Amino acid sequence: MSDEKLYPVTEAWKKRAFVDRAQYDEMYKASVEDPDGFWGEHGKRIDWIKPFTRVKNTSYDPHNVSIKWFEDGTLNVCANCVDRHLETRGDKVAIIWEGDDPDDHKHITYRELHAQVCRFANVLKANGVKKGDRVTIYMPMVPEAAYAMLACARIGAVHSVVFGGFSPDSLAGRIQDCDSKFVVTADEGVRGGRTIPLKANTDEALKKCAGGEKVLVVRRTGNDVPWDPSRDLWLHEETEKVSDDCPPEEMNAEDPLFILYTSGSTGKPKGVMHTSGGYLVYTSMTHQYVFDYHEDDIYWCTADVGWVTGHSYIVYGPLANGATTLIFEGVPNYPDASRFWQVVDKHKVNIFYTAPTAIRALMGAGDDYVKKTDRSSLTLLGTVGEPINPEAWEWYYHVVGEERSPIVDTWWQTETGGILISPLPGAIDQKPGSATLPFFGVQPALVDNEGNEIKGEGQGNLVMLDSWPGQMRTVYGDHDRFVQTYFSTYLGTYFTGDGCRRDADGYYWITGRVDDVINVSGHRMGTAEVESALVAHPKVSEAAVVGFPHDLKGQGIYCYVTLMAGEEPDEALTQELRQWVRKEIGPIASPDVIQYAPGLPKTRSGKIMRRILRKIAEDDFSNLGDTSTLADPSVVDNLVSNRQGGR
Ligand code: 6R9
Repeated sequence: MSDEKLYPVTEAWKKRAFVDRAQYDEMYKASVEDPDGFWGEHGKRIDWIKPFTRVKNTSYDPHNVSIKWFEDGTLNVCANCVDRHLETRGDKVAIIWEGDDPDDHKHITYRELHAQVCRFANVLKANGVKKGDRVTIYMPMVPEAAYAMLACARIGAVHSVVFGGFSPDSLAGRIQDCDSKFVVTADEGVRGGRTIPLKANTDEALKKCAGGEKVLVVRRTGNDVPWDPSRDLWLHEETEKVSDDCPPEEMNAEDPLFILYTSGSTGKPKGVMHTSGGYLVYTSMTHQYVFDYHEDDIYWCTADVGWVTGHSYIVYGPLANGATTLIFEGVPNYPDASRFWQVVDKHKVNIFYTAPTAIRALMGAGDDYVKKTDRSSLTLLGTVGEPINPEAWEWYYHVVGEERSPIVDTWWQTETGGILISPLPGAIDQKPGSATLPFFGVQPALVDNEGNEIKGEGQGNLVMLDSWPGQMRTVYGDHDRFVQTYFSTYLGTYFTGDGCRRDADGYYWITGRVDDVINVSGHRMGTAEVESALVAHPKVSEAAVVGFPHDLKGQGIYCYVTLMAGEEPDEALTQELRQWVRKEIGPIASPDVIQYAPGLPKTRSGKIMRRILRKIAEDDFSNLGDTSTLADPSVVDNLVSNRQGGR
């Protein structure tokens, strides 16, 4: 295990950061001993119309799950992200937009953002959208996506952003579930040199569901798109009809801000609902402390606004802090695998936040793509979305960051609203592959399958003992499902669905979703652990590991392995990889089956669809489920026809 590897906070970072270790310890202690005092103070970091007098009012009792923060305060989230910066930062760049085409970019100042958002909000109002109405946003990564979200927040409408890579069916389900009458989309999206027919997809979705009475369309490519004049509106025409004066609506702290659908292990996607006050306090505070964001830093999160990371750490957190946030329309490997680093150089990005899957892909493409760029502006790197294997961490740290930039490995979920476990760069020594320690106010615990708490070193199910302001409040329209999913497994706690290990230093190591844990001869093993070992092999670019029924061991270990470009699979390599994993983890982890896979089934957000891999490993092709949300559904056929029968 790589627990031993430690990268201490550098002297320079201790000096530059908002908090050092002693301050972290002190603030953490205060935050859990006196949540009302702590959050009462930090709640003031945003502007309130009517200040709150109550801070925390939360219950995890399954008979009465109720989560309220700052409940008698009123505010407007959009005013916090835009208007309040006008006096001091009016001419500061709020959004840098980098197009898919490397020659395409624009800068939007806070003053321009204000005008754009006000007009957008007035267009919504003029077309009948009122406080509390749900608005579905199905957009490419263009500034108008952020305008649309902020415009909703301004008038008190609840947005539901649906990732632009989702199919018409998925879009229809999400429009229907929250009964949204208004859809915002674009004629087409552009990614990696290709266009995505968003308007046509929207038309198709609306044939399949009720709702969507009006469709507001942003002109992105200008290509011809189908048009229904009784329903469709061009944004550029509508904005000409309205003024840029739109007073922000006074909202209660617990009024809904947005719904975001996320798939669970069973059933249809859940509409995760977040509210206004606590969410904004939490996202702005984590954005400041975790990324150690200082005024004038250029900040880039490569996520899509269709995911929670885009909500919290492209739009709300950074803009509440008056930051310059970069919105990137493209993909990491277009025109080639240098793109991220070219964008970093072009806009002098200081803080860079991406996902392990992107890091591994770029690592597989080779160091030259990185080394031919400058990257000297970078001061901090971040990752999110899945456990980062130490191999990828080291590459990110040494090759991309040239050992100057700490890496914040941020663990959190759509449900948590913001980052819960992460190093603070000036305070917490890093261990590659560990999300390290909890943020202020966050109380993780490990429990065994019977719900007994595991103290000290150990491994178990990750739960949270108490609430934090950014926590989701309910599943939209289905509070029972909220209670059932998160509060009924380990009573009195919020169950994350993740497995986790805590080491002797109290560091947390996420082992993956609990349903991805394999039980081999009675030994529990995180699939992430085996994957991490495999990808540490120089010939392996990516690996996914699942359990499959095994006569002797209960479950065996089935490994899907993608090799580095130019490597050829053969029996000798298979043996070598088996030995390698035995050596890295122990004989218990020895793979039973290794199947070479040119590609793995991934969602468009880059998460490996283990459900499908498990089915194939189980030799059960009859029920592969819905593969339509995969980035490339054809990889499944290849996996099926090359399944290995080994035992
Ligand atoms: C923000 C986001 C949540 C799940 C979560 C966990 C995995 C996210 C991670 C991580 C290990 C990290 N996850 N960050 N695992 N280390 N730094 O990704 O939200 O899409 O809801 O996914 O992702 O399994 O439970 P979401």
